[in-house]
Amino acid sequence: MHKDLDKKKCMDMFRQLYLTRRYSETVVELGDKGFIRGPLHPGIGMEAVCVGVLNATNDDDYIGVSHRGQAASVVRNSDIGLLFAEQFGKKQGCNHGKGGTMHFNLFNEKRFFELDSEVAGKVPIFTGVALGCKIKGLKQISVVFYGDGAMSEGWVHESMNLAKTLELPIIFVVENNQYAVTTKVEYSCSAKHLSDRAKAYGFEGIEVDGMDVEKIYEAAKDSVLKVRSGSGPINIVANSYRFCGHFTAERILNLKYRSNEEIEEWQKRDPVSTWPDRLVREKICTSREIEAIKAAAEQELVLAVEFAKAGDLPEPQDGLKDMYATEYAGIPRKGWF
Ligand SMILES: Cc1ncc(C[n+]2csc(CCOP(=O)(O)OP(=O)(O)O)c2C)c(N)n1
Ligand SMILES: [Mg+2]
Repeated sequence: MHKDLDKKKCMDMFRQLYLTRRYSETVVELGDKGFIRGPLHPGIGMEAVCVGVLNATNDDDYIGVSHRGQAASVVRNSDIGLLFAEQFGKKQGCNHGKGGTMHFNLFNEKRFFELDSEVAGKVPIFTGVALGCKIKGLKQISVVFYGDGAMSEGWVHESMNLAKTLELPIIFVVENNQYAVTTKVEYSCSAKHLSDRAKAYGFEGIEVDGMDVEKIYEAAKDSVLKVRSGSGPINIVANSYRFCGHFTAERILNLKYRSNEEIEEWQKRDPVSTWPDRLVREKICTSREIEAIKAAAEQELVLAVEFAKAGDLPEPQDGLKDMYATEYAGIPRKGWF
């Protein structure tokens, strides 16, 4: 076991893996029951990537997570009730019900943007954040997560090139779940190893087992140390898998783009079960302690869902709050409602 991973940290990482998994499953159930509208993009199966990387960062580092990055909220100890309330579109949500299922963030309090529907859109933004850290001489670094499909977007390449040219303090984390919707990574990407792309821009690219939270932590810890010391960007490619469909609507579309055998093979390496099994096997904790973490997480979820259900929908005029602009040329603002 990595030397930093003492019992408390190991168990905390299990709590984060389990709570994220159950949070995502609960969101899907609530969507099916009509409490949450719109398609949902859970990261079921991919939790270890975000958990491993974020545990290696400091709380004040800047994090941009992908549309499957639900684990980031849990690792940064966000109130899950605020997240459910946001998904329900309630005023009490972390973005006052205006972000909904696909656009919420906790940038001010937790220093991360979560869930954003624009594939790869956060990559140039967080390259800019890294540039800001460098110009201001801050010790914080920027970490941005994106998918294997996003990796072929043009602005990712512009960002990687700029990050190396200016030696920016940024870690590019590719959550390679093998597919972009239904397109297999081998079909969309010319490089055999996605990490070769970083090498083409002159910086280090690392491939890591995205189902093994310890290995991800280890790669991230080394990378964070190097990047914080000013040695320029690093790319971590975490090879992982989503057990669920691309989005919840996939179940009715009945798409056949991968076999059940392939899904089952990856499920054998599910971090939500292999990690606690290892902790018990290596006598780091007991199965009773694991069960206690699960029970506490279930309780937290029940309270969070109750909070969201009891919340209120925003008023129409709330739509004009929290805007950057207060005047709209040519639009009679007062006449809207
Ligand atoms: C700029 C942009 N292009 C296309 C889409 C539609 N879209 C949403 S998710 C997705 C697939 C992204 O694949 P990947 O980057 O591998 O992330 P994953 O969904 O697998 O986590 C696409 C094409 C979008 N939301 N934004
Ligand atoms: Mg993908």
